[in-house]
Amino acid sequence: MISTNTSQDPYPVYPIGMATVSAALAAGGHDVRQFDLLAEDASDERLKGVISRFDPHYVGISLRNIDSVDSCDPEDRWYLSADLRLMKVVREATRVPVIIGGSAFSIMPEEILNYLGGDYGVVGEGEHVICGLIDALVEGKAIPRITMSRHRDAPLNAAATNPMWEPGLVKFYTEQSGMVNMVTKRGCPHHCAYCTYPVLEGHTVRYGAPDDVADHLQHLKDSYGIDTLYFTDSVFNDGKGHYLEIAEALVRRELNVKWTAFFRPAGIDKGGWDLLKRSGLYAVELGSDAASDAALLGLNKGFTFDDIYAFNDAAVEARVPCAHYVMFGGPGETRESIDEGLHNLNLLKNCMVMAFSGIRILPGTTLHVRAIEEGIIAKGTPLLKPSYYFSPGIDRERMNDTIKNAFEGRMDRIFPPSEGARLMKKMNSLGYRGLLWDRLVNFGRN
Ligand code: B12
Ligand code: SF4
Repeated sequence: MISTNTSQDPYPVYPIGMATVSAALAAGGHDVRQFDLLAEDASDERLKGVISRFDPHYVGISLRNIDSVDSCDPEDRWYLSADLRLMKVVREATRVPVIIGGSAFSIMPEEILNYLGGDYGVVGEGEHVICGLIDALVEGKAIPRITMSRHRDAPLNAAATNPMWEPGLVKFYTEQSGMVNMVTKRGCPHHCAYCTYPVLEGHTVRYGAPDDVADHLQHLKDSYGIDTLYFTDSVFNDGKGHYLEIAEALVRRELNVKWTAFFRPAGIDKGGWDLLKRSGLYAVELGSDAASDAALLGLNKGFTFDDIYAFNDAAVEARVPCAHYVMFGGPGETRESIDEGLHNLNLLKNCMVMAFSGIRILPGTTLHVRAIEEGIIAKGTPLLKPSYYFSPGIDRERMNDTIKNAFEGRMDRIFPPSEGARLMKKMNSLGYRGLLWDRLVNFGRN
């Protein structure tokens, strides 16, 4: 199994996609070798040597990112060109079938399979189908080039929260980013205009058993000394309150871990914040997504800026640093809403804000449909290379300058996102590891 993700933006993230599929393969009786292009010496010669020594019957490739989704990216990163090169190296090393999967792959499976020239692809959660796929190949059965894994009604099984950790990789990622990552649920019931998460995971939320999550954390702690986690759920604070059950399990087990996750600005009461903090919550990443009510409506977020404001206040009250991710230039954005948005962001105290310019158009989203209707892209425009949505109501350059000026001189306001990466590198060179932005939030200041 090869993880191709080399992005360190905003920090390196443990390849749990590869690890989860590897765990399923191992449970199915297969021998698995995991190879991580970021963590290991990944020169062509070394990779070829590893492949020939292991002599696999199948190679699995895990693709996490297509690009950086940042229209201002000075390096214009597009990871599929490196993936194509990798494919060539793999083909030179072995003639066995290559199976491709991962979140990037699942967004545009046909296009990516064709572009990379893989033999088979899996859309969605690989752990449910990988052994069956291999059995079918062994038996010589005719199977489709692309297998759909849509297990959207089943509860999350323990395998999903139990990846095959590789000690060398755990060491690398804890040294580099101070944490590893883990899933507690999958799916998102919301319908935000630009978002592929429901396409990837479905709208039905499937929950992991809180005791399974706690067991697994205990294992990570005991075996690897892990004390900091990122829960990768699309939205951690689900409407049913499963996240509070997770927090209760962590408190009950006295795990004493620190954790963070992606939240939605929706009601957590005082008791909720207390419980989350006691369970180890030390920072919140918030999918605020837009800064004015008009832009929030254009994205179909289902909340208003008042909700963001109230959530931020509650986080400050609980002394939990909060990072807001916002995108300017989306549907419904105008010159007036940009000014209003920047004014609104200014009112948010003791928090970080990271702003993006325009929105990467991805298939399966209503933003894609709208971009075609508004003539921003033509029907049939290939989306493998990034196209961005910019509202017809704004001038892109002028908008970028306005945001830059508004954020000028502030360490807690980041635009464009590559500035954040620069800041992270600086802090890394000073020996800091982890989220890092949480250290820039100062509760002593207003
Ligand atoms: C959590 C998350 C983050 C967190 C990660 C924190 C952390 N410490 O892990 C943060 C906020 C830091 C982040 C940052 C970024 N992210 Co992000 N992130 C996610 C999210 C929500 C979950 C990813 C995850 O870990 N899932 C859990 C694992 C188990 O699932 P998985 O990797 O998909 O693997 C499963 C399947 O894909 C499949 N599979 C995987 N590999 C293989 C291989 C084979 C052979 C097979 C058969 C199957 C298979 O089976 C696996 C098990 O079920 C996804 C969206 C989503 N809902 O998937 C976006 C997502 C992966 N992110 C994305 C992007 C773009 C980014 C950034 C580049 C954005 C930016 N500029 O900041 C950075 C890059 C970070 C990096 N260093 O790589 C995109 C990638 C696609 C794209 N558009 O290019 C996604 C899909 C969201 C989107 N916009 O559509 N991200
Ligand atoms: S942006 Fe967040 S809340 Fe909206 S659909 Fe995507 S994951 Fe769900």
